[in-house]
Amino acid sequence: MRTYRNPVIGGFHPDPSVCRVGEDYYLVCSSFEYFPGVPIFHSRDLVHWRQIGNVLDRPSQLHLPPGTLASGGIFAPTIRHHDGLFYMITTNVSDDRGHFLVTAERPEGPWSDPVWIDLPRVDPSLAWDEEGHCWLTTSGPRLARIDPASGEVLEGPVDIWAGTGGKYPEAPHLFQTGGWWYLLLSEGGTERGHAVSIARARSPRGPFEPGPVNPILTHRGTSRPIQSTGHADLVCAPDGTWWMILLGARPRGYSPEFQVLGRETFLVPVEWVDGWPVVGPVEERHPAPAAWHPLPPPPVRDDFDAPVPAPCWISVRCRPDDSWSLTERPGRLTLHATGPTLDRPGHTFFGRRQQHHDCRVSARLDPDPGRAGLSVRLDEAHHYDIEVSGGEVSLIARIGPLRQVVARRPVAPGPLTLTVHCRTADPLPPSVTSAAEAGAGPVGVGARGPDTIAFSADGVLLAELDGRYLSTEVATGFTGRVIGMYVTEGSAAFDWFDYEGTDDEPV
Ligand code: 6LW
Repeated sequence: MRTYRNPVIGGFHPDPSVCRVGEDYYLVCSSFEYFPGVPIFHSRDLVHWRQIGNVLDRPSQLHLPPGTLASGGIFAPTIRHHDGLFYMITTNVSDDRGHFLVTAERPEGPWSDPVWIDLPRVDPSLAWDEEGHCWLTTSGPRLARIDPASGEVLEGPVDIWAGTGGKYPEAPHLFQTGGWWYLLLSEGGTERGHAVSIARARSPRGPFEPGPVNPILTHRGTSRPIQSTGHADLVCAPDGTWWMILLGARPRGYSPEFQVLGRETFLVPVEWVDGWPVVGPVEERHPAPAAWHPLPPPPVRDDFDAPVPAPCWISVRCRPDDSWSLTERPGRLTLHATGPTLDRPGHTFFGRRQQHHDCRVSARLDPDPGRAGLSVRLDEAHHYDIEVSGGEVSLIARIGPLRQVVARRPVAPGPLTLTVHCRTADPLPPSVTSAAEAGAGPVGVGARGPDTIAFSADGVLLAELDGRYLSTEVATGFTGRVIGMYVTEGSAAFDWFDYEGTDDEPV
């Protein structure tokens, strides 16, 4: 039997939302303080996803002021298709105008400028009834009727079913099927207590009756390798099968576990029993959907030969036009400094999400004669940087309030290849029932180095650091690791950038 591998989109891709148009699926995720925002993916089978763009790709759609905190900005989006138009609705929590929606005829864009909806809370979602009414739900959860063309609130907001008592009832989505309106809801918080619950009513206004078994999905308190499962969306395939797309995390180590890739996107089949969805647990492998459309593996190297940056590239808060160029030196990405340090917003950075526990990243650069390098970042206060300047290559570690140059050595003038190799130890085998039983070498603080990040220049190792300081447990926040090129003084030209994930089994 054919199976597929979870996660279906690895790395920092949380709060997924999905819709289907014919045989095509589209999926969006949160993007927080990064620009462009809201990555959008396409698939024909729910398993193989290709990023086709970013919904918010210009300042008129996405303004993240310099004061935008890490993990501020763009929270959970919802994507829907109605009456020939795609809708993406989300919240910019660093802007006080509330939620906004944008529309497009084609999912690749262009997407419209925002229509603002002056309602509080987060996690907006949209659903339409037979009369053409547009229903907006937010965390709480709350229900309002809106005019999606103007953003005007026409009815409500009113509180609706708030789940089974878990904290943060959020990520509500309404679905109409079999004569019922189902309200899918996440509760328990986005960490290890995360859960998905369900209720239904004859009308979106309620009253909602909880399902016979709630939550319908949670991994809390289990030793399953996939944790924090929640923030779910549902989709029905052309063959009538139902699927849930949701976020989860893959913690490693023990006491406490730690996660470096952030919250990722998972897929799990759904059965309907007596009019209620039954789902989970989320396994690393499930039987595949009927449709199967594999994609070629993504290229390891970006040669910077294309006229526009590939959609995977993200910058922090903004990407001023005069801070980068693909044409100044053809075949190279030229970056110009906009700020003197990675420790504060305002710097020039082009990065991509770390999507594998084991990956190798390299870039060839000519610092020319600025200060430039490669950074592995969680936020301004948690990053490791290998950088070239003034005839030296150095490795800088910023962990909370501490900043230290941990290694340096001279280098010859001219282009240089910088390499970052991230390795996270495998999770404990499922047979292990306690940390002491792990048997994976000596137990005790510092006894194992389950996460390492090695930095080299022109193939010569500069130093290897403990990667756990660049984890959600240390840095906190909603994102995951991003690895990228930066310039903090002068300019630098990057000839190519390689990203190779090496811990993946075949899909
Ligand atoms: C999001 C909330 C959540 O708004 O985390 O997991 C928040 N769920 O629904 C940020 O991603």
